[in-house]
Amino acid sequence: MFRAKFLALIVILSMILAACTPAATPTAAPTEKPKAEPTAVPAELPKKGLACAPKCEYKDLVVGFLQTGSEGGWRAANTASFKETAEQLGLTLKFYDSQNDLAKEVAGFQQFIQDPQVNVIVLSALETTGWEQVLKDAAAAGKIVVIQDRRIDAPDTLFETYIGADFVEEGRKSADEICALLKNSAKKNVWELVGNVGSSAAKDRGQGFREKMADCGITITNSQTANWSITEGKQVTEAWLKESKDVQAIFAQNDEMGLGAIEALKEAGLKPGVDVYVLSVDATAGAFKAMLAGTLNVTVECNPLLAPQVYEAALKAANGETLPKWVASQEGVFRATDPNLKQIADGRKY
Ligand code: GYE
Repeated sequence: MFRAKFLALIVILSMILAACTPAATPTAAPTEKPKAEPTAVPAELPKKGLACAPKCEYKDLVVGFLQTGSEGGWRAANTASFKETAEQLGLTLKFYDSQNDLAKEVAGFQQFIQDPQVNVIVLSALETTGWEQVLKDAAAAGKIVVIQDRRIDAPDTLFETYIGADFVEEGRKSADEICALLKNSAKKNVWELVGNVGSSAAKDRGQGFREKMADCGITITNSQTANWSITEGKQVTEAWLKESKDVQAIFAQNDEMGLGAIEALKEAGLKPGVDVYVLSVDATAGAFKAMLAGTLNVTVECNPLLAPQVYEAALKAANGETLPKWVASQEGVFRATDPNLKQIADGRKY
């Protein structure tokens, strides 16, 4: 009798214990593949840098550079900076032209992640969004990532640093300069030619201009993208002029769109730079030529010669150094009224 009761107790106790013990995680049967886990976001990028750290040299770097395209003078100077500086420093550059197509640029990024030779990826982003997954994949693959030219909206733990202009400040400078041009003008209607609307350069220049335009009573009466191009800058301005000629200044977010607007003003019988002031951004050779001809009043500089800073940052990161998350390029403002304008123009690289 006692034995039966004892056995029953053992059975009951073992049932109670089984109910409290968590089920062991089923290990995948050898024939089943474990489900692929999404790439984890590293809390911080690996600080160790590349395998050659802390003695990496430029010759150890194989840089995959994702360029936006070849839309104008600024871009040509930026590309030349990367190609010429790579040769001077002795690093290997793999150049990818995204042809101003975001899908192509993302595909190029993935290509560099898969490329076993590439240990550094440099991105000049066509748009601010859509980069998190490729950045996570690049980090997981141990690639150094440096953002140049245009900032992106992504956690800054996913890239080493951003080297590029303060576009908001360029917008503020543009408004201040147009305020100065219009100081004796009773009316202050301004037309804005916008770059690629998804790009940080377009978003931020527009933001900065709007922060300061109220200082002198500017009103933006027309604003439209002309996608950084001379042709579209002319077409958009022509369409506006057909509607009205009540404009006192044009804010073109880059030189090419400003040059297009100048053509449209001339064909409408107006004197650009005199009847209608024109300001653009970049300070490329075309802008200096137009200022010397008196058709452009101001160009706000945006430095395209970023490769030396970018490669230096990449080498530091390769050697495991922690970098500031943004290195802003230093820039000025050039005016048609500058007495030394010809000498300045002759001394510039682009
Ligand atoms: O202003 C424009 C080019 O990202 C700063 O892109 C660059 C801009 C520049 O298309 O000319």
